[in-house]
Amino acid sequence: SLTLKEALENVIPQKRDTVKELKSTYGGTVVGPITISSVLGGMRGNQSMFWQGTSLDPEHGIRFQDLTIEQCQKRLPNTGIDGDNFLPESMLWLLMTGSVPTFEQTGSLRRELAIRGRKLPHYTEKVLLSLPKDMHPMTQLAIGLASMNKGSIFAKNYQKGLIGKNDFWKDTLEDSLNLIASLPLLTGRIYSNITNEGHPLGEYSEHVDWCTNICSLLGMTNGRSSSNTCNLNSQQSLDFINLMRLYTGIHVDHEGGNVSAHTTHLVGSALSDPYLSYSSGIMGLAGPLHGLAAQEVVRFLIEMNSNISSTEQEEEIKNYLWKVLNSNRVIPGYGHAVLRKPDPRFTAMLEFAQKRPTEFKDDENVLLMQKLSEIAPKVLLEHGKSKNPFPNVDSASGILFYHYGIRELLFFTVIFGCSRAIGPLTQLVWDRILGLPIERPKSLNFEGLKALTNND
Ligand code: CMX
Repeated sequence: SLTLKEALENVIPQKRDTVKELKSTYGGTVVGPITISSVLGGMRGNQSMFWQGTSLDPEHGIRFQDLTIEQCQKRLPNTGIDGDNFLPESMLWLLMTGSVPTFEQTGSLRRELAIRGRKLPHYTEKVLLSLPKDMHPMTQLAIGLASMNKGSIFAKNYQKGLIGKNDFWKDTLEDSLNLIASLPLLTGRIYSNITNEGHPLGEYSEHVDWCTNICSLLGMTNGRSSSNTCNLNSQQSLDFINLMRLYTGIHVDHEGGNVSAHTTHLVGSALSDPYLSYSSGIMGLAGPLHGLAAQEVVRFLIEMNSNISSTEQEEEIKNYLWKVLNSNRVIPGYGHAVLRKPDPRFTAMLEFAQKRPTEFKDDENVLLMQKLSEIAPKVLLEHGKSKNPFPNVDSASGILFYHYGIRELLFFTVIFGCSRAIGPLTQLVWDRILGLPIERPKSLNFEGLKALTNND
């Protein structure tokens, strides 16, 4: 059975031909107008990026190489490991090659990543251990990733002039796989920094999947010896691993224009190696309007619960929401820059909770999350500003992690960062395969914009 690299090699010639033809025959085709509103409005609606792995439909949401979340859940293998969700390893294969991997291919990629990720470079360990324990976990992640640039195969060979442009992708792939593989240990190290004075909370194993390692290193699986126990029984530990597989499987990518993906792509376009590129993406993911929203939602739900008499009190919930909106704050976890329907990733997370009614029946925060998804859209519609009044994925994800005992809110985005590596780094490999150039859009000043209005 083919390795990921071999499978990728098989599809490269045809894709390179397609790009050649698009450029030579259709290079002058107009993609769409760019309005002043778009220039001054976060480039909304401006179709100006190439991105292969995922696409976002305003009505139907995310598609992974044209497969919906539901189809991915049916078709992507989980290699027979306990659980009801596909492995993110199989999603990595799908995004990279465009094909659903076989059972064996998923298994071999799982093993390959587990072996690549068994050790962090000693200098990265040293840097992370030296950081203040109360430093923002995303800053720790960005620093850890940036420090790994010291071992970048791409950067080293590029500097030595050892590789031709056509082969840049090979070292980019090596670095990207090493980076993705290192995320369980990096994440575990950061979590132990912020919760356990830097002492490990669990063990890494070369024999389990990427998510089981993440969960183990967070101290969330059985048999751990840490002082920071969270008392999950074996069923809850297994559920938590499945939550991690679901979460990291569907957060991998959300087309190219979102801040973390776009940043990774932009920085990578300067031929910065994958470590530097993704470290920059992580900085963007840390923003409250992007990856940090899950944390805001948890705060919001806890605060709302302390202000209402019960999650059944619809009027009280409505009044609370109006108070928030009238004080010019946003309702976290609602709205989206592109989507115009409920986020199917939210639906998948909600289903995770609905499948386990006994587990969540007494969790007021999870109950409020569910109730809010019925009430908030009505209030936002009446408010009339948000183009999308529906829940986005952040509505549900943080509060589920919180339920199982991850209480350090700033840390949620690190888990998001594990997942998001998969999409943008896949695209970075493809950027190198297709020889995409450095990004350099033209900017306009007031005079430039005014000059355009004179032509109207
Ligand atoms: N609550 C209140 N007002 C909202 C709102 C919300 N949840 N979502 C949008 N609005 C407001 C906007 O602030 C904007 O108001 P102004 O015109 O006064 O600036 C107006 O509605 C129009 O905004 P929009 O075009 O519908 O949304 P944007 O593309 O500008 O922003 C987003 C999208 C996600 C930043 C916004 O909906 C928001 O702030 N939501 C809350 C934060 C959140 O949940 N972020 C997670 C995003 C998920 C992801 O990154 O994948």
